[in-house]
Amino acid sequence: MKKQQQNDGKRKGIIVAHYGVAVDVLFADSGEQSMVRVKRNSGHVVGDNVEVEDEVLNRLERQSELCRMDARGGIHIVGANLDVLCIVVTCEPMSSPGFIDRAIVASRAANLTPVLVMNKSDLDCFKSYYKSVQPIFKDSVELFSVSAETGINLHALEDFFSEGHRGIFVGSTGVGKSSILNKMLPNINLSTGEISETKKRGRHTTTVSTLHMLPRGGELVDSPGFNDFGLVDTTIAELATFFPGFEKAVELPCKFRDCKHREEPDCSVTELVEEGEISRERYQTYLQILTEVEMIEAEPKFRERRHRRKKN
Ligand SMILES: Nc1nc2c(ncn2[C@@H]2O[C@H](COP(=O)(O)OP(=O)(O)OP(=O)(O)O)[C@@H](O)[C@H]2O)c(=O)[nH]1
Ligand SMILES: [Mg+2]
Repeated sequence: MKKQQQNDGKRKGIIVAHYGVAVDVLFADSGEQSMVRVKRNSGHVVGDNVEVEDEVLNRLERQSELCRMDARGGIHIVGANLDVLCIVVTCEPMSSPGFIDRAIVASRAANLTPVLVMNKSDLDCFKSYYKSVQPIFKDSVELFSVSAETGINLHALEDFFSEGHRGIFVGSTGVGKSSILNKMLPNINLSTGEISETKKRGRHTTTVSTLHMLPRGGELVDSPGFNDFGLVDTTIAELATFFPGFEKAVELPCKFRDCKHREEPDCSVTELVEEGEISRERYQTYLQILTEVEMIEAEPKFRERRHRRKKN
């Protein structure tokens, strides 16, 4: 690449950390990391492929982009150029209801493969939590039950990533995202935080996303914890298609092509609910998220955003 630098003066690399006014770039030629200044709110994220010339950083086109909306309507790019979303959950602290569903839908809508990482399998509360979550998602996504504390089953996650995936850990603060990475890569020493005794919550220890190369292949991004996974880039039609547990139903035809699976006649989803193939609880979760997606879709700023994305 030294040669390439002489040829065109541009060095290719990938953003491995983002610190507001500077990004850490891992250069493909030398394998070295160095900081490059960027404007605040430049819109770059970890995973972005870049070209650097005379300290000026140019972002290359993204292959994928995963976005979410927070509770206040702000849009965040979770990561770029990823192919896997690792949804990390545990019994303490427990994620907000519907977090896993929203994350799976967002992931599928962005063309990423969602996987569920259930951490802290060493805790007493884990068994019953696993029993309540595993049956819901087992047929929809690959599931890893692990412990960062004991290291159990982390090899399965490493095997999966060694196929060459680039994934990101997302989940509430305190579920153990950084701890899992520390166990997989003992030299990186990411900060981890205690769970508050009274509130049983994490402390938002990780504040910036960082990308790490795994020893047996693949890459993983550690990210700051969050609870809100507003489906900013999911259409109403996509919601039912990607909702975990509706896979069989959406293969069957409904009377109306634009059926929202609410009160329309001859609807394949509500028929499966009546037959008990889809539980009423799961169906209620779908209806709740549907209302949210309708509200987001009705907002002009989000409609325009979708329109722009569809054109690109
Ligand atoms: N018992 C047990 N504790 C764990 C495990 N994994 C993480 N912890 C603990 O959970 C707490 C939070 O872990 P972190 O790794 O900081 O969690 P995080 O998801 O990175 O949190 P944020 O960076 O705030 O989003 C720490 O006290 C860890 O020691 C586990 O497998 N078992
Ligand atoms: Mg962390």
